[in-house]
Amino acid sequence: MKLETVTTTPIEGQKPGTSGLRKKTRVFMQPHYLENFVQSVFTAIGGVEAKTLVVGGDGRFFNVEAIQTILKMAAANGASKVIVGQNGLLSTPAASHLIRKNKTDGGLILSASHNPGGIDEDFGVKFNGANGGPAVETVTDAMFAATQTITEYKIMSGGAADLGTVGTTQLGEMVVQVVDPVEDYAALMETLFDFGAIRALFADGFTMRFDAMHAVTGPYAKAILEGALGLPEGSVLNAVPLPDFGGGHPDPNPVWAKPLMDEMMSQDAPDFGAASDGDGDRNMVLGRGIYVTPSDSLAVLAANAHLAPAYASGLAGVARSMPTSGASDRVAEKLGIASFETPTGWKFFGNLLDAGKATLCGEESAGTGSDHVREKDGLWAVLLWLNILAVRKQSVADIMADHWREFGRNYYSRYDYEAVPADLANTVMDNLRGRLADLAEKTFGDLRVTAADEFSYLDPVDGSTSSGQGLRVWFDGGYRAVLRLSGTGTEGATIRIYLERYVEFADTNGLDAETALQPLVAAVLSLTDFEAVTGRTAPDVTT
Ligand code: VG1
Ligand code: CO
Repeated sequence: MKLETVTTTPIEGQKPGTSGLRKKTRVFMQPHYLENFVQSVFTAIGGVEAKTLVVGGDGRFFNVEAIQTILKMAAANGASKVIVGQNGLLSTPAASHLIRKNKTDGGLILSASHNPGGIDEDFGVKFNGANGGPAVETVTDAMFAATQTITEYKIMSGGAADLGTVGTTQLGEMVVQVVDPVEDYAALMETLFDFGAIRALFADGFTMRFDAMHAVTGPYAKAILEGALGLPEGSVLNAVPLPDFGGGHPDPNPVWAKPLMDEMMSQDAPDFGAASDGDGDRNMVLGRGIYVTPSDSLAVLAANAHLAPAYASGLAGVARSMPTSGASDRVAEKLGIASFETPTGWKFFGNLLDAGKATLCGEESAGTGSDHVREKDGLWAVLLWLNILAVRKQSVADIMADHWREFGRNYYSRYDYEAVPADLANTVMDNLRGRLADLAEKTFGDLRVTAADEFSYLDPVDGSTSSGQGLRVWFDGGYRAVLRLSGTGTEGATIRIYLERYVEFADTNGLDAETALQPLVAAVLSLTDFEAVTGRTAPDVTT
């Protein structure tokens, strides 16, 4: 093997978004594309000389090829060791845990999360720091700056690491340690939850389906749910990770996990249903005949976390992303603990978790997590739910009804308009931004605006500010709408409209979400002149 220094020139558009750099797979496969970005990551963190990294991905098309390139570049740049998941697999939360457990200098995670995989689909790379969490904005800004001035990268030519066998090998001077992707993560879960209680629940005939969606969580769910916890074999569906996720979107929501959704809404549905995404950091939670919105899930977990051993002494605080409903704020208020509202993206929770200000965090996009790692964690959320169900011995529907009775209900939905031409999406946002100051007291549809602004976040830990994080409009009657553009799409722009309505003392026999939110949908579409500007008459995905 020989160290090569390759001359290159900057490639446009390598700006990390909400969660790393995401592009079409063919874009990543272009000569120098991945290499330029990886070298720029190394530059942004002050080089990798004598450092240790974790590398792994969700198994999608190009995963192993990209890992081999990264290993050769880490070796050429003087890294002392890289810990890799066997066959290149690591879920995002498992990678976060390995970074923390082994006190490494960070890690590279290869995933485009819930986006489909394949040569004509999506690929992504993100860097997590030594705390195990996604690189903060100052670091991602430094990465982007480095991509704009790069002139060369270093790589070892020839050779490849054996990723199929657990154990230690060398790549040049660098140690490559291939680890079982599940083992350490499963051990961590066992320290957090009452596995005995969950095992007893399953032994008692409590039934469950877990849809791994042919993504990375399959082996984890098999080992933990069917292995350690004794859930009958076959309860974990689509458990083998595939490079194209079986042709689907590994996105755990009622649209993309429809077969599971249908089963849970059927006559003889199991007691509990769950799914996770491409890289295992998202989760969907269902009970027999009921879908739990991610915002409600965060609130229920916050209200009941003390029933699990890891959180028995209570929570320091609860953090949610701004578009997430206010349901968890009400729980925090009642518990007398702090609540935080951050911009979209897990990178904003890291400081709060590191400082011990928040214990649980969550996003409306199906991400929940805690201070056990620095990422959202799909299987963790499912296990916390199971621990709560094992203690409360109630159905999911009854737990939700109790919760809404106690705290009121935040009806919630998100409309996604995908692949909108960027100029049209910007027109929607610019027009609304321009009118924010004059909206108060005006009526749209049947609703009167009470306030409107653009969200800006002041990080209470490091004092940094992140502006331009979404447009918010509040209306009389407990309604709130948020508009923002996605930072993870790979085609045109995705406009997200987040819809929320708070109702006191609602119960499961009350309104359905669609009816409850209808006046808000009408108001927002009229306020933004949405159909005329975008030509779109219906969202592509409603969750
Ligand atoms: C989306 C979600 C956001 C999430 C991000 C990464 O971002 O809305 O809540 O943190 O994806 O999730 P955006 O910018 O498209 O709205 V994942 O599971 O990629 O790691
Ligand atoms: Co994900």
